[in-house]
Amino acid sequence: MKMEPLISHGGDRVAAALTAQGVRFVFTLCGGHISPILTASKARGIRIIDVRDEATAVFAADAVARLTGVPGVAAVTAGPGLTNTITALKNAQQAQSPVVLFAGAAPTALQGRGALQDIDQRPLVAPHVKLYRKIRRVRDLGPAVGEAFAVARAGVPGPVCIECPVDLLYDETSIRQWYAEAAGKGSGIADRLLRYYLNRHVEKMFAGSAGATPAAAREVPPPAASDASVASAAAALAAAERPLLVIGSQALSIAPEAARIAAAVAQLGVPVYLSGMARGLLGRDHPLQMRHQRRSALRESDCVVLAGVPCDFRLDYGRHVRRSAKLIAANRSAADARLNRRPDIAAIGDAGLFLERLVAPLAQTGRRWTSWIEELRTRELTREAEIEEQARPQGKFLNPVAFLRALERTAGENALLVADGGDFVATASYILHPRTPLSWLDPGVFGTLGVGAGFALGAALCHPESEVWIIYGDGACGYGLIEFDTYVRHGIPVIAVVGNDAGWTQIAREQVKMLHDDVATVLARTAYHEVAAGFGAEGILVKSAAEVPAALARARAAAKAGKPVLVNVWLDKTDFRDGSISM
Ligand SMILES: Cc1ncc(C[n+]2csc(CCOP(=O)(O)OP(=O)(O)O)c2C)c(N)n1
Ligand SMILES: [Mg+2]
Repeated sequence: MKMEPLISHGGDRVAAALTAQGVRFVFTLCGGHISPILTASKARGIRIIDVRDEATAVFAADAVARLTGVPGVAAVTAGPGLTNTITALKNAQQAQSPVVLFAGAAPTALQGRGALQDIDQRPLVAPHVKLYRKIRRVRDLGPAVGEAFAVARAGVPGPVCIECPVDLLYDETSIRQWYAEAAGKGSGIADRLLRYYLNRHVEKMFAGSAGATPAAAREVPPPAASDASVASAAAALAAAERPLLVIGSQALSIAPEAARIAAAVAQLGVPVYLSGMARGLLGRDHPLQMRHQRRSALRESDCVVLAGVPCDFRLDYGRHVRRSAKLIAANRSAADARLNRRPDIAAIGDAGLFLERLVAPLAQTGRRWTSWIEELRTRELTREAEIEEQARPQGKFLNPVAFLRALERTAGENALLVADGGDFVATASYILHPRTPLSWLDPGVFGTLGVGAGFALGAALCHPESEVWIIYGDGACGYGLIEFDTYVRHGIPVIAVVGNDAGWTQIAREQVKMLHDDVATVLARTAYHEVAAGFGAEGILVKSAAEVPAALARARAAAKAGKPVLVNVWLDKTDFRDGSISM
């Protein structure tokens, strides 16, 4: 029998509780406030991945959460360590991704007295998390971890932050000694009062800690839509002539269910558009999956199921679905199900499970929509032919459409695609076909540039057997380029493809048209591949179509041999994305 190591200090209580939750990775950038959590976690067999920016740590934890369904974990130091995470936390909150973040804090007795990096952290972070918990007693550390994991996963998933003051994390003897030294030896009344106060303070901190055990992982049952909503949705679909399914990230909140949800969607037989984390759900080329002309399909549909998709700007606040259509909204969030438009049927609960439950009642009706599907497929082919046209070389360097088509042909069947950028990435989202469920990661509704480095890190660790590609804009790659250092130190062989159009093109496209000035949107043909090589990665420059096959083969071979790679691809300007909006 494997013996549990004895709990040695507060940091180890956190580590023991993380082990109980099945955590395999903690992403961090170190700081004196959190050292005991890191050393104890390592001692218990958790892999510590130290990154170069706290935002990366949270983005990586976010990716782990999305790919496994188990909250991803990051630990950052007090003050600036924590404030650096705010964008990544907000991104996780908006993407409904369950992240557990540990934040350091000044010693309990010194808070508010000018200690190093001591700020009131709660008001800065609380708006971006489901729960902000400040720990005051050692015995609460273990149970707080259990609570954090349960809260992060329950209902609408999201991030949670636990603030752990440094004096709760070290061993009791050292802390008592530290407080005794701080209290001094003076015999005046003020000295004695301080001693009394500090003594009582320490007693409270450690009270009841001897017997406290780490919390075991709690079951968090997913919220289930009512039977009545499932029955009426099935009836509405059976009665429809042109039904449509739109599936978003939230339908894959229970990552281990992905294969079952995919099988269910295929059985439903309803044509489907996939977005966000749901892309790839049906594999590379499923006859039910449509990729183009979503807006016109929605306009024509008489029954639309939005599975984990709110009527936000992506559906023009609900206007993409025609008024007379029967609207069915399956969502864990009642507010999201009703956002901007009241659905005819609201199925409040997990959207993926809802889809599974539709299969049996719909199968009984034997309903099929062959001609509607054929109509949509014909339009797909027409659009594909148009794209083919746009893949023709136009300038001196590479046509992005043609390059991405080459990448689509080359990337392995185990490719996992991370998207971070503007135009180039939006083009990629049409051309690249994610191969399997949960093989596409994008920031989600917050549209945050800079997620790529952290997402790829988390993805590569969860799926070491996969070929992890980051599809970067040259602007976006700048945020996390430093993490090539992390990839090299930790032996993480991601392949970054930088679509180098020497600019923040998605913004330039409209700014120049509307305001006739490209100010602040122009970048250089920077040698990003040399930057990566400087960190010890493989750097490859591609300036012409003829170089593409060899470059991609070299990139894959290097990654296979364990080396991270950056492919710097010089792009021509194209009008592929003209007319699309970015606000
Ligand atoms: C953190 C953040 N800052 C700024 C933006 C605004 N923004 C959206 S797309 C874009 C341009 C991206 O440029 P690049 O990554 O080079 O991709 P391209 O459009 O050139 O293909 C910018 C600046 C954003 N979405 N997120
Ligand atoms: Mg660019």
